Amino acid sequence: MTAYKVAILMGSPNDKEKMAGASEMLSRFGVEVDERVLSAHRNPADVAAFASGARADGFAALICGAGMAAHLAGVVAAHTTLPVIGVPLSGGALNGTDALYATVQMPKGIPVATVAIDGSANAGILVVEMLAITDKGLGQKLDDFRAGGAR
Ligand code: RP5
Repeated sequence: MTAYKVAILMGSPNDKEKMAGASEMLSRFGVEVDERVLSAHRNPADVAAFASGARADGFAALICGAGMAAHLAGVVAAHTTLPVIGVPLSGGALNGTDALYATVQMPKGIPVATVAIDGSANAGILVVEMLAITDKGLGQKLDDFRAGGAR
């Protein structure tokens, strides 16, 4: 286990399966995961409180998955300067294109790094790559992962 802790937030219990790739990847690289269901529109105060305290609580980054009018990642990013990775999720009448646009189109100043629709595994890898900037051991693990086909 590394010293890092990453939060995985999702808007609904129904998002769990689509977000599993993120926790699988992080666990594979020895990163501790704290997974929570927190909705930007159903529990807005809880989202704000969690994001506001995330740095003091020891988190290195936050991965946020939501579908439809997916404002979770943007709201979280509004309350922290930790890196926020958004995962737009499929489902609903527009099947994820709505969530993609909502997640990726953050106005200047409050970034959300957005991966593909349902691309939660890449969100996990991206966070590991961020942590590996200053962690040689993780960098070696990433090299090994790539050498093995990145699967
Ligand atoms: C979003 O709305 C959630 O992230 C989920 O993807 C979608 C539908 O939520 P449920 O009605 O299934 O709880 O907030």
